[in-house]
Amino acid sequence: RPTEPCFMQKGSDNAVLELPDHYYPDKYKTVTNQLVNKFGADAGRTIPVRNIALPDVSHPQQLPYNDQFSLFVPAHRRMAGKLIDIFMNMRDVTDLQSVCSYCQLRINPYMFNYCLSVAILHRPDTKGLNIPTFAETFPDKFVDPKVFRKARETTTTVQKGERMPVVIPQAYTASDLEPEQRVAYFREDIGINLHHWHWHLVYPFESADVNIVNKDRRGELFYYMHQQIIARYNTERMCNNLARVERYQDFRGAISEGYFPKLDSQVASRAWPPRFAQTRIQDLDRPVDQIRADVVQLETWRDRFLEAIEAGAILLPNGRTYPLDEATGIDVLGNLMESSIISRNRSHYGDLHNMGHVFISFAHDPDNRHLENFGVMGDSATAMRDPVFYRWHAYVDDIFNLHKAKLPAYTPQQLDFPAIRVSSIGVEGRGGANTLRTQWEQSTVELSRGLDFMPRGSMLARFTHLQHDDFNYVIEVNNTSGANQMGTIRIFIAPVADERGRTLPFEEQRRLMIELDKFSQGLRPGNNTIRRRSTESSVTIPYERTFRNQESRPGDPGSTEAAGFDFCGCGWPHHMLLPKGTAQGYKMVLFVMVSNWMEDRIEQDLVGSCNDAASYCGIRDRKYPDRKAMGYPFDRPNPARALSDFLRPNMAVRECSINFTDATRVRGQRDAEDAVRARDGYD
Ligand code: CUO
Repeated sequence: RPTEPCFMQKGSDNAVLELPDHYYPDKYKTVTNQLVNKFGADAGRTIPVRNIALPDVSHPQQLPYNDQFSLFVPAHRRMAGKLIDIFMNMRDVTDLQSVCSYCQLRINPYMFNYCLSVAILHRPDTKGLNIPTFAETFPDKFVDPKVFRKARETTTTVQKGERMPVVIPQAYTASDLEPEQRVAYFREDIGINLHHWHWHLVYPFESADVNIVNKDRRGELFYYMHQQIIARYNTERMCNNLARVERYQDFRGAISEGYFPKLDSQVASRAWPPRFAQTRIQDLDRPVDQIRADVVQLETWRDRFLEAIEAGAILLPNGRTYPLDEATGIDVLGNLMESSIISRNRSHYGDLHNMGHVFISFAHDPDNRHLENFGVMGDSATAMRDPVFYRWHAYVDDIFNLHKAKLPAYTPQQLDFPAIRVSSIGVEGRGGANTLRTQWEQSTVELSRGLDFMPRGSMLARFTHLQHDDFNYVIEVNNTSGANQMGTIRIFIAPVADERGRTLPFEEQRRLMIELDKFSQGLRPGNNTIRRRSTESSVTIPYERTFRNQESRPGDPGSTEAAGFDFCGCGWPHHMLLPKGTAQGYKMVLFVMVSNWMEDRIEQDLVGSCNDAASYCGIRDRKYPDRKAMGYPFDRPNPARALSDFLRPNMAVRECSINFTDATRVRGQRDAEDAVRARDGYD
């Protein structure tokens, strides 16, 4: 098993490829000896490459080497599907490396990276293989390009080991004249964008191998993960004195928000195009991207969704209908909406969500007259930076919610856990009882792999992000059944009041419920006090997994952790677990429910799987680990007027506040303080 994947040429100083001559693209053939001499001299390791029967890569090669690559553009998606299949069909890892070395200088690097990542994630013989995080490979998709100029200066003038991190400024994409800028720290967070990229990597839309696409409850997870993004973003907005996001529903109207990404593509040597305020989407005619589509097409698809939801059934290609029922309706709709190759009727319901991304991302140059590429909405690694992402997904979520509103409300039987009473929930942490604390934090990310000017050694960038103090949930549960029971503990948090300060009615509040954690728990007869650490969340992955900074890179040569580390980069970044709150203390309600695990459980073996962020990402190669609908018990409307009317004996709530301090800590300091707290306890 190789210890280094085939990403390594850029900036790598410890590997060399010994290639058969015909593996080199024509332009390098005359200089192969020089290349081997130049890079071979200080190579620490040789990667074996077999002289295999090379596959036909002419289809994926149609995307020019220096272009942008978008999963949402159908032609790109098809090319990627082809390349994924080539990588998946290689007999063994050495053949895979061999074909990679053949492809690497011929195939668009973004597409290459995406397809190889999908293959590594899905091939049985590459599970557990450690690959660099995307933010390291392509940092140009995440940070201000000025950083690269500074990094270039630093790497050429300062010896490795003596370099100070380059500082990535905070909030650099707009001034405070733009109200949307108040939530830029969320939209432009590196961890959030990495999570979104990873999510779409775990759930690809297209492949000849349907098993790669057809994962358990994939359509439902598409709905739920994006619904949670909207709930989180809306709460974040309210913490910043902004109203909830307005859905983008009038495809003929202007998009009031502009966005100027200030990102450069190092591969394409171009700046990412902006979108001016008040831009409208227009009919697209871009032969270069093989796209010809009219706005009316989006409207037709949309109307067909609304008809199907109204009828409670979708139309199948054979003219029959298929019901949108309680158990699977949302999954069917999710697959139609996204849409992927497992859509049950792509010719009728089309490609609504993906093409929404495409129309918006080409709004500045719909017919390619300015030879401009797509904007950030066209790429899953950058889409969440743009305010319009949330407007589009709020709209998509509203369509899903129309379906949820057709389902009967949960009955008491579907909510209760007889003989189990939850008497209270609270949090304990540094801020005292039921007070959560947030502030800024500075962390570092490694840039050296992604810089195309071959620096030797580490080059760190320092950036600022939101962070919270760790805390514990304390839940009191009384089990009067006289026997041991097993419960599923479901913890959510939501705002108490809307943007105008009015108490949120249940119907609005349920859609703002943010899942914080979900876990199973044994309950002895009598009183049980459950203490659960915030860091154990089933929604998040730890900081180290998101960024894998220098100090903690499992899988490096010599690391003993390599075997235990897995390619599990999907997961909400832990530093964004909580909304920012406010300086005065933002009031939220913490909710807990204990449901009967015997009814929720999925029997499966979880050994060796990535399952610590299962709520938003599922578990690789396994079923979604909860039989209930995603978002339960808040996924459906209920006649309750207020949350208090909705409560059952197996639920409890607690008002708490999130207090934000406008100060910045450095990550190392925080770790030291946390260690002291872990030793001394919170009290
Ligand atoms: Cu994740 Cu629209 O699906 O970006």
